[in-house]
Amino acid sequence: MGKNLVQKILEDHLVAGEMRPGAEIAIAVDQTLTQDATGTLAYLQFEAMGIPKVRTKLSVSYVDHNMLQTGFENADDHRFLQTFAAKYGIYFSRPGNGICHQVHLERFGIPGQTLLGSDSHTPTAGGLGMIGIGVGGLDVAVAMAGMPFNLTVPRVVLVRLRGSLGPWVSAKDVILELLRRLTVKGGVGKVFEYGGDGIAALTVPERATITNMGAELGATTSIFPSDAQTLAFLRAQQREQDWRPLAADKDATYDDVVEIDLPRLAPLVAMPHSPDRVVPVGEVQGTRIDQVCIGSCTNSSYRDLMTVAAILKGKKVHPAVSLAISPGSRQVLNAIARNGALADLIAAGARVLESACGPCIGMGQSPSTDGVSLRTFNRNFEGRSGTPSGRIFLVSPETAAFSALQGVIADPRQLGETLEIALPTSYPVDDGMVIPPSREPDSVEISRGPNIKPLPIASALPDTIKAKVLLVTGNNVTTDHIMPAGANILPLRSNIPAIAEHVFESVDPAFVKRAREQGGGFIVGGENYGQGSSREHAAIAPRYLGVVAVIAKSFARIHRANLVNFGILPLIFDDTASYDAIAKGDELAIVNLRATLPADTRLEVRNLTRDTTSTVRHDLSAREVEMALAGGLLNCMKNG
Ligand code: MIC
Ligand code: SF4
Repeated sequence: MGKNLVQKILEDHLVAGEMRPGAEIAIAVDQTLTQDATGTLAYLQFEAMGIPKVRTKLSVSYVDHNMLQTGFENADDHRFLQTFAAKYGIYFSRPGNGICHQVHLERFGIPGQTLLGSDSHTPTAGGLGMIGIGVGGLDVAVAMAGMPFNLTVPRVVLVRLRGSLGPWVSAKDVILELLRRLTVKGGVGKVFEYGGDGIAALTVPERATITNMGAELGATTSIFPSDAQTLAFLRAQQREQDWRPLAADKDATYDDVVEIDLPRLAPLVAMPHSPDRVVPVGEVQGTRIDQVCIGSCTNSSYRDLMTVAAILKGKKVHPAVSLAISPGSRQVLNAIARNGALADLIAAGARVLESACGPCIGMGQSPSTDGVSLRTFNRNFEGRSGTPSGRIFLVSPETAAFSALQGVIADPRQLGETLEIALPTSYPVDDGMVIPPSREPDSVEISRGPNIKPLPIASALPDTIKAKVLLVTGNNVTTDHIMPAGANILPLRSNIPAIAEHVFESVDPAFVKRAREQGGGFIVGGENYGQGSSREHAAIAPRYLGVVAVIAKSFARIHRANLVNFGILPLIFDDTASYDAIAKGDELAIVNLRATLPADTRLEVRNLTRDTTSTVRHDLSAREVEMALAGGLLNCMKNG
């Protein structure tokens, strides 16, 4: 029987387990990436393993998130990361070199290899035919130590693209269409493999826009075949030698198929506050806007910025609109500087920012009170922009640029004639901002600022948990709700005691005080609990406050893994009635945990306040049970 591309690459990397959907397998990891906001913890964890040098084929440490240096903290972290990389065999991409996913695509990604990254948008590399998976920092640390990565065999969905996109409709609209159809939890447990006659015309940067935002579907990853487009991209990056052709067999089978007719797609927009609240731009056109932001790892390639420059050329941004543009990489910025497009952006009135995540993670450019901001990014969760009342709409670069001129949300198809952006046959390659590991690692001193605090180690789970429910949440709670980011909180990423003060801040400002007073407790959640980012701080900080279990209707993949890695039990409600029967403040008890958890997938939860009992289940593998009981993976490793 023929194989699909995902099966082929996973089988190529299989270390243990059986390739059966739902089973746990272990795969070899070729490459890792970290970014600064998750990297400091990942490296502290790697350091604790006592291994002198990374054991991957390639590991890269990027600095792109914590770029506003409003105090010593971020700059200190950058120094730590740079010295750490030099000592342990890791390439260091300096601040200013660009957003990790964009730079990795340009300079490091290799078709057919596996990449583990401590950032949820690591699947961007799928645009090059790689299996890129977003995980918590600890999983990256383990991979850098040369150990395989454990994952549940995903179901593989073929996304068949037919025909070609119409004028002013672009890759962003393809992934918005999938989000419209499948929602933010439609991809959990799945990998999306793209095929059909419509893929041939899509360039690698366009493919990367689609695989990048597959993260918002909750998918494990997304991937395109490696073909002539891939070769053209790698050749233009002077990396032709890294290319190899990769495709599914002709008679490959899939667990599901989704078909998209590209010519029928219209420009789409995701409305506040979720990437799946997608409607055609036409439905909201005329909405007044205050800000337009172009950039992020989704839409900041050469292709995207050239499109924007062509739309803005010779015109002025609407007087009511602030237009901010952050190029995805120094290479992109350099290319548009050399060909004059940057001058067109500046002349049009754009506020050109450095090559970094910037406004996407609330590092500056927060909109005004009740401000409407149109962004080419991938997430529009409430408050993520830094302005609690901000209303963020997600669109393509075409829609963003045209709307910036109009002052209202506008359909770019009104621009008429189509636009052809020719991609360069040679990009301005310059790896001068990537520092290779030191040749004399023993002489490298690791620099640690006062904000870098040792990682608190959790204790083993008790046999009986008796504690109160600290919070009951609804569906689709994001890690931005659990552990907010933004310019004020991100500098505390290396300091768990300090960052823990902000847990659930926007949801319930009294949460931390309550958790402290009660010595911890349970969290009760709805569907898709913990969707969004890979930040393991959303598990470590609640654990530090004494949270021992989260009982939810379902979990997002990365957050579930992070909970187990740091000793919080993810338990699942069997029915909605059990969820409804628990309120904040109820006292719950689970007894005999140590005996029950390994033996049974069902557990009884006594509600002592209401004198009721409900059954919950877990889907932990034997390995995960051991980890959870020990109080996390680090304890488990120490116990041997
Ligand atoms: C995000 O887009 O939310 C982030 C910031 O890139 C996160 C990582 C983090 O929280 O540091 C992600 O996507 O994993
Ligand atoms: Fe950075 Fe935004 Fe991409 Fe996250 S989603 S890596 S914050 S650009």
